[in-house]
Amino acid sequence: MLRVALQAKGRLNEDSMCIFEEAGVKIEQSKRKLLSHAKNFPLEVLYLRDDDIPMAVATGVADIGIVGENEIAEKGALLEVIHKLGFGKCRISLAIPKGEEYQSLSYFNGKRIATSYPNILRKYFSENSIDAKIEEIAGSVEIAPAVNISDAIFDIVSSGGTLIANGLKEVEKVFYSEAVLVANPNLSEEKRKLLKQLIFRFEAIERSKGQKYIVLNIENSKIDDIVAIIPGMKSPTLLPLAEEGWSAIHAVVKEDVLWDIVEKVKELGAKDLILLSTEKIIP
Ligand code: PRT
Ligand code: ZN
Repeated sequence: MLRVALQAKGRLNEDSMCIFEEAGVKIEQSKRKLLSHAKNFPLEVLYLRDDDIPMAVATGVADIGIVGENEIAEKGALLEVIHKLGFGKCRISLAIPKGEEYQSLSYFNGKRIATSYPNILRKYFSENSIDAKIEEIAGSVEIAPAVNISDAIFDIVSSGGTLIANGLKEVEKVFYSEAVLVANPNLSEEKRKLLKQLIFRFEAIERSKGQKYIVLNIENSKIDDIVAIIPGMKSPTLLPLAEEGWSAIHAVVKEDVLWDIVEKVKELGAKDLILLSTEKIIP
C-alpha cells in the first residue's frame, strides 16, 4: 500500500486528483474525510494543507506527495523529487510600490519585506549580500505595504494581477515553481514498485499531450507522398480498404502541425479524414 499526500483544497487539489483519475486510479470522493482509498490500486490518499505535505512525506507519514517546489524549498524538507507535473506554475518575486524608483537589488538594504516565504528570501538576500528586515506574515501579504507593515513584499505571482490591483510592481523574480511528485527517500522495495507503476502511467499520459491521431483514406498511388508528410511514431500504419486500389493510413502527429498536415494531405487527395485525441501513449 502506498500513501500519497494531496492538498485537501486549494489550487493544486483538482489537478492532483485529475492525474490519478487519468492514470486509471479511482479515488473515493470524500470531501470531509482526511483519508480515502483507491478502489483499484493499492493507494490511500491523505488530504493535507500544502504547507504540511513536504514534512509529511519527509517523515514518512505519507510515502509520496504532490506539492509546489516553493513549499519544499521553504520547509527545507529532504525529499526525492520524482517528477515535474507541469501545473501550479508560479514564481516568488520581490515587489515594491509602483511609484518607487528601482535600479538594483541594493534597493532592499534596510527595507522591511513582508512574506510567507522567509527561508527562501533569507537565503536569496544572504547570497546577494542584502541586509533587509524580513517580516513573516501568514496571508494577504500583498496589502502589507499599504498598511505600513512593510516597504515591499516577497510573494507568489502568476498572472501579476494581484500585484497590479494592490499598486505594486514586480522587480525581481527569485524562485520558479511548479507542482512536483515527491517521495520519501527511504521507501521499501514494495512501495518503490508501486511508485514505478504510477510513474509509468503518468508518463504515458504526458506523452499523449499535444498529440493527435489521424486516420485518412488514400489512393494507393499516393501512399508514398502521404507517408513523406506524416512520419508517425515509427511509420504510419497502412491498411488496405475493401475497395480495390485504396488504403487507410493511421498515424500519430503533433498537434501544432496537425492543420498543416491536414491541408497537405487533402491536396494530395486524402479522403474521409478522422482526427482523434490520444489518451495514453506507451512507446
Ligand atoms: O490551504 P492550503 O495551505 O493548502 O493552501 P494555500 O492557500 O496555502 O495555497 P494555494 O491553494 O493558494 O496554492 C497552492 C500552491 O499553488 C502554491 O504553494 C503554489 O505552489 C501554487 N500556485 C500557483 C499559487 C499560485 N499559482 C498563485 N497565484 N499559489 C498562490 N497564488 C496566489 C498568490 O499568493 C497571490 O495571492 O495568487 C495570487 C497571485 O496570483 P496572480 O495571478 O494575481 O499573480
Ligand atoms: Zn498553504
